[in-house]
Amino acid sequence: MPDAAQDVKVDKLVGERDFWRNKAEQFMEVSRSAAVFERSFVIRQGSMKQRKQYHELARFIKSEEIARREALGRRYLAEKTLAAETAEFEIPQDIAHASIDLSHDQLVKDAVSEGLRSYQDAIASGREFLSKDSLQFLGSAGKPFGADSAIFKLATSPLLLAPVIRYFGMFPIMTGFGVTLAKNSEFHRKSSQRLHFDPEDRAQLKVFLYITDVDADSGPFMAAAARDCEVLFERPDFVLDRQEDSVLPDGALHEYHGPAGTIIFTDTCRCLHGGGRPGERERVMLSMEYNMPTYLGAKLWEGDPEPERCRTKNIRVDNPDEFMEALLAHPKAG
Ligand SMILES: O=C(O)CCC(=O)C(=O)O
Ligand SMILES: [Fe+2]
Repeated sequence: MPDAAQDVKVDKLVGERDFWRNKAEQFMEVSRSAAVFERSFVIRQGSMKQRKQYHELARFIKSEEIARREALGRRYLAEKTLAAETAEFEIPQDIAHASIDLSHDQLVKDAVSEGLRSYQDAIASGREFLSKDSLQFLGSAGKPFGADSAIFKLATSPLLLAPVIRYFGMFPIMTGFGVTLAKNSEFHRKSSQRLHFDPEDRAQLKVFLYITDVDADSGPFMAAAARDCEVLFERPDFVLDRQEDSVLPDGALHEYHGPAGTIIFTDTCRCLHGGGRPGERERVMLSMEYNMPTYLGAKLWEGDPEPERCRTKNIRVDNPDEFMEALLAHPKAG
């Protein structure tokens, strides 16, 4: 075998590698601290500093819309007949996740039956569903769950909206909902099985409804208190990568176990969360998503060239009242 080693100047190569690595790191530092208004960039790879800047700017630009939604929220709570179970239910701001067993409530029972049917139909049809690593998407807003579905009725009911309005201090936008199936058979390192923050805003609420009974062996949803996660945000270069469980203090991760009909409110932007990890049984869960107008799916200003992300666009409601219009926030035509 010819001896090729003498042609390779390892020291020189290592020197060059280190030189370019340093350059790349300097560049990343500069680009990460630059202000960005490109929503698709911020949502995918914005640093914590950029996210803070973006959402502060969005709060400023949208101050009128926010004031309108604050007033609408107050009126909703005063005018609507609230459901006894959640009329006083608070999601504590410092913890930012909380659950309630609503398995006896008729709206919830109907949504559970509908979700379960979509699961049984999925099995019977043998169809392949859209999937993202650990989750399969069995159905979503308008596909097939329209305005007359039990799931839509639940997602737009005072039962869920009252705690959401109180948490945000304003009337929300419902940005989507869907039924997921977690097979809980494999572990995917880049999936929502590992702990993560969602990227859409500095705060948002996902309301999860267990459609099957969930225990330690059926991939429970897990979340940590917002106050135990804040420390990660203090680094301006923090990016929203998947985290190891060990970043949290011992015992900080709460596993939600409960019967079908259990509702879990979670601020998935402030709380590290995950679920659907390998276990003995599958899990079917409905996720309903609520945002403030500052979220990264909405245009930042009128002429913002990036399209709005409107995952409720297939839902048509006849004669919506002002609350329903605000909830769906469908972009105006033209
Ligand atoms: O499937 C789970 O338990 C986690 C889902 C999740 O991370 C999310 O919906 O944001
Ligand atoms: Fe998530």
